[in-house]
Amino acid sequence: MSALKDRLREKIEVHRPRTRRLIKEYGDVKVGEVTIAQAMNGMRGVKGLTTDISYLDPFEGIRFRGKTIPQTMEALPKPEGKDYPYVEGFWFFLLTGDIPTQEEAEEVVKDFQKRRQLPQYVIDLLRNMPGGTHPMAMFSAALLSMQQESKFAQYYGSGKFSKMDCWEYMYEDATDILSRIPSIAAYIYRMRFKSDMIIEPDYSLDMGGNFAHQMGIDVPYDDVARMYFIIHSDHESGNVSAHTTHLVASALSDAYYSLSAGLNGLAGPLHGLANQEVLSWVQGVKNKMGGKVPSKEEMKKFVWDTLNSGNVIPGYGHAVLRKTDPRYASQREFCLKHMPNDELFKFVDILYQVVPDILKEHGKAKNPWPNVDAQSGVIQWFYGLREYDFYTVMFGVGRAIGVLANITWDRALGYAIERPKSLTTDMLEKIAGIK
Ligand code: HAX
Repeated sequence: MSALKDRLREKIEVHRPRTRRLIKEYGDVKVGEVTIAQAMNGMRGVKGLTTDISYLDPFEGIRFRGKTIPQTMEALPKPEGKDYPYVEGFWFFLLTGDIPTQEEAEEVVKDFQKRRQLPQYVIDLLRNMPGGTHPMAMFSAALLSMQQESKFAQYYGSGKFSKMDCWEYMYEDATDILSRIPSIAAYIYRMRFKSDMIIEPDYSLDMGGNFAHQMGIDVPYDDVARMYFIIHSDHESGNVSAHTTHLVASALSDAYYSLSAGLNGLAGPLHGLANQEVLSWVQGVKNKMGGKVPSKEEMKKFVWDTLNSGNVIPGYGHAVLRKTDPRYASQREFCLKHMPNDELFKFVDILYQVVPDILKEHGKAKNPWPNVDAQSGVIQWFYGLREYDFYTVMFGVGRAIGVLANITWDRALGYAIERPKSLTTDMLEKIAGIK
């Protein structure tokens, strides 16, 4: 038994009576009301989910287990000589709410190393997919192909399934998946974009270090990977990828089915794919400018042309946030330190100076400020990763950390199968008093 699993068990035992009490004794207390617009328009703002892993304040941004991004980065143990924490220690933190010691974080690193090896059939499957397959489809399919490994599904089929213990099997599946998906991502990248010159895993490295190694990119890309995976991990549980993963797991589907479904949602251009869209949009501007960095006035024209042609400005706006995304801010800080003179960073910086005012004048977007996706591709580009079709896969590796922590807790607390109620348009017209 690992120290992490022991700690998690203690936390779960302390938490369970709180959940039981709220449901049993206070289950009828109202937490809000639902309007017609909410019922018809994406349930925006409906308070219908519970998670303790992260909380998204519209003006402050994300807090992981109560800590802001800078506080999280500061508090967690780091590999020697590195600026960013072990992703494995962050996993410990998201699961338990406790900052691990250096030794505890390194024990998780060792556990991940032991589980890292991929079944050969995953590599064969990836190799046999048609050349035009999007890297996100490859990623989701590779994960789904490993469903047969699920310890949760085996436990369910064993005839001994207990709702009290099933979190342990979800935890095991989650840990297996997290240990393996950075390698899957790197295999996809090298197969698709580096003439299939794959690089075998290094079983002595931590998650960020091994990802950089298998991608074939030198330091400080290992720190870029650690930062990237951590900031993309969780954003409350109502966003498309987190909610989908939670929803599918609520049917007692295992982590392979659930995360694969969540990744399919992340692949949408209004969600995770926006980081690819940002780069593609900026490249379009760059081509039209013949490579020259546009002036503010020229950039304003590109932004208005995009809006006037009925398209959104990728990387701007958010369903919940109402200020600059702190995940954007933390990546901007990285850029200012490591690549202040990078040409693409200059493009993105000019965008930051012009887009919010234009979106305010345009008058539609409730949040004119940039989100995480406006900045992340620039860093990848700087370190030589120019194939922006691949960016959402890395987002998916990060997102897996948050959603897998969530579904482990979902099973520990016995959250029910999801089943909101639908109404017909007729019924809503009657409720509105127009019929
Ligand atoms: N550019 C132009 N118009 C925008 C806009 C943007 N960046 N953001 C919102 N709007 C428009 C909406 O399309 C909507 O228009 P209609 O009334 O004509 O439908 C209107 O403003 C109101 O939208 P909203 O309430 O402010 O935003 P939503 O909650 O409906 O949508 C989105 C939130 C993130 C999907 C939206 O802001 C958007 O499309 N942004 C661009 C794509 C993007 O960056 N997505 C990534 C978001 C972060 C994330 O999930 N990452 O994974």
